[in-house]
Amino acid sequence: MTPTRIPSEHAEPSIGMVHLGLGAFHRAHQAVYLERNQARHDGGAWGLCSANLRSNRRLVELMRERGQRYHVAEYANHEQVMLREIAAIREALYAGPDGEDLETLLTRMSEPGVRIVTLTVTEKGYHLSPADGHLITDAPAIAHDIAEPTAPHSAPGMLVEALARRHAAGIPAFTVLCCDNMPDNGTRTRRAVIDLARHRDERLAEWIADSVAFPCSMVDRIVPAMSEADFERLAALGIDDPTAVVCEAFSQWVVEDDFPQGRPDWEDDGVQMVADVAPFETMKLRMLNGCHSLLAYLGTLAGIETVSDAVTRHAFVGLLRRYMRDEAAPTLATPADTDLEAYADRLIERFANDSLHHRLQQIAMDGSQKLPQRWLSGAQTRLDADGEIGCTALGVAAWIRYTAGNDLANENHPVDDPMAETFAALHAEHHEPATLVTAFLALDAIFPRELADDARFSSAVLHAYRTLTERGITAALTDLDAPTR
Ligand code: CS2
Repeated sequence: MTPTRIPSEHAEPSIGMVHLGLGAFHRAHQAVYLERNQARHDGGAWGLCSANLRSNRRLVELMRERGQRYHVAEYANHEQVMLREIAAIREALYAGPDGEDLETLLTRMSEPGVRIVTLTVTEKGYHLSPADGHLITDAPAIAHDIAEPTAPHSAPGMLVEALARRHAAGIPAFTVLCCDNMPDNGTRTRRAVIDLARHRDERLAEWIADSVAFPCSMVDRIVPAMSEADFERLAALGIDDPTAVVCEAFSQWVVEDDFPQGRPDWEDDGVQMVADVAPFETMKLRMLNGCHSLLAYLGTLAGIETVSDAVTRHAFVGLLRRYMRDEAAPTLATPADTDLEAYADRLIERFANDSLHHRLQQIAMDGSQKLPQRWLSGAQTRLDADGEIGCTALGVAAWIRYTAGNDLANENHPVDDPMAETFAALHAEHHEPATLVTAFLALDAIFPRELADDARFSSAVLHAYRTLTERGITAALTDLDAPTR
């Protein structure tokens, strides 16, 4: 299929925004919106300086070698592709543990021309308790940043140090825009930054509380990790670019309009600027990400590799539809003009995109950080209304089984999660389903007490766990229809 090509031809923008977390998602989402903005303004004031904090130094080197020009291949179904060249990133930095580029990054963040700092550092990059959002002060990176605040390791530590420098120099604060998949992500980021600043200087913490805006945002685009096969596909289209990214054609960005120091005229680039992001964020987390996690754990246990493979199976699509209809949708304050049924149909279509090889293992990682907002807050709302939670309970059961590190046919998989050691210890200690499930639900970093103590929830998870492990996935799915539930 012949690709449509959109070259980048604008002048160099000046740097107006710093981004922490130069991963594939940033390059395929925010940078694409900025590229449109820069094309309209022939450069302008909102060029990006984007940094990797802890990982992937090689990518930064490769980006620099190419003057930060790279390609985004946006795939619709059946290999229809649009190839965009992106030159929105003016500078790429690696502020890794050895301190390389850290000073440049902090200097950049302290410049008066930088008015926004954005983040995609994944849920765990904030070092907040997944269950209640408090700062984990004994997490190694945070403990380090409390002891040595001027050479920070964590994203919150970098924000605090840069804000301290601005405060000392009388430069107005930047606005902090979190672009990670967390509920109330701006509020959570604010809490991390202010809590950390308080360990350093109460007056600085107060200044941040009074003068820094932390708008919330909802980000949406499926961006699988690049594989060798993806690079080969691009090479066949004449794109020899080790920094290229592949993603779906769909993209959405909803941002709370609270930028006291100014912002790009994003609304003309397709960004939805709104007063309240929460309805969009909750809908996306519970519907899209909730479905993703169901597929990730159940699919991996069944030996399935990708999202699009999983949704070729009727039983999985049935599960997703049921979960969305009975367990997610009834908990949502739907954004104006949103038809939830159409939204659900669109999600199934997006999951079925056969041009993407979105690995279930990628989604399965960091479950401890993802479960609360994807499943657990919705389950609590459903239980409060005496509603259905069977699909969610099956998801939790599948996640517990997944954390054992092998599937139902005993094929091993890595368990990539900050709490992986805790999970391994629980599996080593408990061999009876009842004690194992109880021990997992007692992990209060993940499960709020009220939910874990609700017998309707715990017995549904235990029942699903038994069915899954004793009779298999098909039985567990069929069991959802059983009259007792
Ligand atoms: C996925 C998300 O890896 C995951 O956990 O559920 O990255 C998902 O693809 C994006 O949120 C889509 O916007």
